[in-house]
Amino acid sequence: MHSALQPVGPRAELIADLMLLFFAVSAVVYVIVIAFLVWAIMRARERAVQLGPAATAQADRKSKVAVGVGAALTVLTLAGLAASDFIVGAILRQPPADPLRVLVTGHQFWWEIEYDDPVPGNRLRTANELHIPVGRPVQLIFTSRDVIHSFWIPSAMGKMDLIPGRTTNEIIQVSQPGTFTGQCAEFCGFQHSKMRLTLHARPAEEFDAWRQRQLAPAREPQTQEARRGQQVFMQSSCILCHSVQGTAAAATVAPDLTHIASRRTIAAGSLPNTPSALASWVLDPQRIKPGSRMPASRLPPDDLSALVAYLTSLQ
Ligand code: HEC
Ligand SMILES: [Cu+2]
Repeated sequence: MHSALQPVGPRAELIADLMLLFFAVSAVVYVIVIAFLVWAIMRARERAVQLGPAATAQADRKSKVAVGVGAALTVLTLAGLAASDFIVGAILRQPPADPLRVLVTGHQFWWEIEYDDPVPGNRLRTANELHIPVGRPVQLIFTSRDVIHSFWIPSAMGKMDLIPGRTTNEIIQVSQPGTFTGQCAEFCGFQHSKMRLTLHARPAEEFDAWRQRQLAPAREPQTQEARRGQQVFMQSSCILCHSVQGTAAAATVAPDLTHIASRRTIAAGSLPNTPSALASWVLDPQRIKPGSRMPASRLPPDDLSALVAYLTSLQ
């Protein structure tokens, strides 16, 4: 599903190459050092008895030269590694020509994803799923609402911190279609490990189609039960935190639910997006993710199943 050793884009490849370079150089240095150590121990045993004072002075000079050469080689090697690190950093910081801009906000314990657009009506909010077109560079602009999080999609990019009150940014570019997983990589509270996300890289047309579908307001409920579920939703606490575009629910402190049924998982990868999982989540999120910012809703069974019918209709 994800591995920093199997990069899926030019930028991630560069990071993987840098890592392999550091590993290879360190391995060679390690082998040389150990070889010299073994050689020195064996030689010292042999020569300890034989040496007179004149020979010792000569050996001293020789070892000074050896230490000097060793130190110089060490400095050169480290300088070479540092230079390669700076070069890769400089290449990665080069801003691409026409990136797609996506704002990523960290929350305890989910990711808010917003596609930037000069036209306010074309801005799109979703959660825990990052969809991008294959081949196009995407500029991710990070911030956090609460504590420091770290955004990490091992196959596609290195880690990047999300810091409250500040923005950081990183370019991501994926050259093959696929679904890759990511994870918050900084301890941000008890449910830190259940703060996952998925990256969906799709050909440009598929991405555009997805974006159009997501921009549409929520579908009107089609069945009697879903209609009742909508009423339950609108009359419960849900609308204090969630929004459903096209309805009166417009709160922004929790994931946007306009197209919740189109997502594969809920609660940042904690559960599959199935009716039964939705029901147990709404009933008692604290059992699934203790410490998450959604309270339990003690709904009667009828209301709960109607509510779930409504949520699953939000394609
Ligand atoms: C106090 C604010 C609050 C209230 C009230 C609330 N929620 Fe939530 N809800 C959240 C937060 C925060 C999350 C994200 C939790 C996480 O993943 O850690 C969430 C997640 C969800 C999710 C999963 C969304 C996703 O994309 O993963 C669903 C579905 C959901 N809530 C439905 C409801 C329903 C239905 C109600 C009303 C019965 C409700 N919520 C009431 C704050 C709230
Ligand atoms: Cu986090």
